[in-house]
Amino acid sequence: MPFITYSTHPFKDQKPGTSGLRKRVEVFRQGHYLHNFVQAVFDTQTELIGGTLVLGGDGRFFNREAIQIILKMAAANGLARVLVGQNGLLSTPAASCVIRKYAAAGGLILSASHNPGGPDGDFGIKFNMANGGPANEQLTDAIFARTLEIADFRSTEGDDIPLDTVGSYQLGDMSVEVIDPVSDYAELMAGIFDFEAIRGLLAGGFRIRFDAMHAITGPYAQRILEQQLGAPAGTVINAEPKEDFGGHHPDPNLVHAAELVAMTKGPEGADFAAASDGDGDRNMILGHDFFVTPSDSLAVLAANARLIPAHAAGIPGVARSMPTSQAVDHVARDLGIECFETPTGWKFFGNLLDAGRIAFCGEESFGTGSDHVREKDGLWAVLAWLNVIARRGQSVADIVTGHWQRYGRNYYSRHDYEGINSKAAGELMKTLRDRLPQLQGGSLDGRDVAYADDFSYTDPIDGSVSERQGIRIGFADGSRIVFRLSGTGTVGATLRVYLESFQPDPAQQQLDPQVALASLIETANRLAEIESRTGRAAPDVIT
Ligand code: VG1
Ligand code: CO
Repeated sequence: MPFITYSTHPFKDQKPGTSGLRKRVEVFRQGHYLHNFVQAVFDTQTELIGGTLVLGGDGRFFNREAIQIILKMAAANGLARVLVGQNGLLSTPAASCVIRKYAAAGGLILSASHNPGGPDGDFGIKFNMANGGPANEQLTDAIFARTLEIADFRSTEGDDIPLDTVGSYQLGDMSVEVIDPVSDYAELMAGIFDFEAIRGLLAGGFRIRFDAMHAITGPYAQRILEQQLGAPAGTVINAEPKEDFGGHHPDPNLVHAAELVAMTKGPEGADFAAASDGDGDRNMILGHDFFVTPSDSLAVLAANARLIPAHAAGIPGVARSMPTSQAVDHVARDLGIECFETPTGWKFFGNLLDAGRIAFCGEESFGTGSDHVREKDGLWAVLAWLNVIARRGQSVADIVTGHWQRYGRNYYSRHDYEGINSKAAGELMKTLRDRLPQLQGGSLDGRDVAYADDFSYTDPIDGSVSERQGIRIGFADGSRIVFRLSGTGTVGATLRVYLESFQPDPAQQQLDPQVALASLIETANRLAEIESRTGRAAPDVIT
């Protein structure tokens, strides 16, 4: 089969964000946009040449087409083997699992995660390293630099590989193995959790629901929850992956998973419900008429880690992203284990996990995970909760309120202003940054400022430094306000405002977070001049 070198021209906007390169579908489909990025990966990740690549995506529009393009380019670039999920599907955590299990040199994951799909939606691609985790900043910088100077790419005009059947195929000298996307992952889960205890819980009438949001987790959740753990058929709703996610936002939160939330209410409501996002790495956990914030979820799982067979001996440490609430910090202190604060994005947990310094980590953005893979993992979190519930014999609400009584409650909320003017957003952040020195040591609306800075992180393992990771203002009473701009959006800018306060007194822990945080919210809005600078009187999404 002849390999052909095609000439191309650089695109200036291929810098990966928080989690890979994300653009509108129409951007990805123009000219050689996708080809350029993929060639830049092959040019910079030389261990792929002669090695194994894992390939799959969340099934969104353009997934299949992109997979065929990448397979042909991989063959022309001298890769030895590609493991591709059947129908081009692999959830993000399953891709991480497969990379590690088969000692691949890396993976390409096609997803724009929780962003809407379809011809008018978003598409994305990211490179994961041999440890199964997202490329670190040094690698993404190298890939980006290459995209700016690229002049040609290599491919072939061979036939498409049939992706709908599991089997082995040949593309020139390269072998293509179409694998069952679920089985390796399901086997990994069975080795971590107490499946017997969960089976017993479900057999005893504990009612659960899982919303796959017409995204990637449907087949995973059906196999594990319904077939292996005995949940009744129909437990998984919106189970069929669709190219446009049924026209919805595959984002598991109270706003976008409203159908599921409704199923937890009333006398017939489910005892436990959960949802995952487009690519299966996020999770939302609900009890009967009860929402668990992702920050609390991480803290509760850390406190109960020993109930999970794979962690029966205890966990060495935990980590959370900077904007995530400090609930898990209280648990770490109590357990006498290390607790790390990292910038936003899962790539910053990889070194700590590889070094065995942490076993659990999480983000406020509905991401939780462990050292079993190097990505956050929605179904892992669901199974961890079911495992803990089964072993404790308590409801979700009782577990969480009991946790607050013991450790105190971190009231928490995130306010998102989406699609605002990029220039205005940049100026808002700059003005805040410039005011930081004035804020230090002073007070704001009656609260003493303990620190005010732009978060900078030095990786404790490799010493690399990541600056400007979010403006944070911490107060003497333990409350915090954090401002950052999203690195995953595709239209304009998205401002995220993170708010947190601490309430140690159990008698005062039952407030609605928006009420408990009201004065802090006012301070944040005023300090950042949000309304006058963005033209928005209220956030688009509150989580
Ligand atoms: C968002 C979240 C962040 C998460 C990232 C990827 O990033 O805030 O915590 O790691 O999405 O999640 P940003 O830059 O928009 O705030 V996902 O499920 O895309 O892979
Ligand atoms: Co995701």
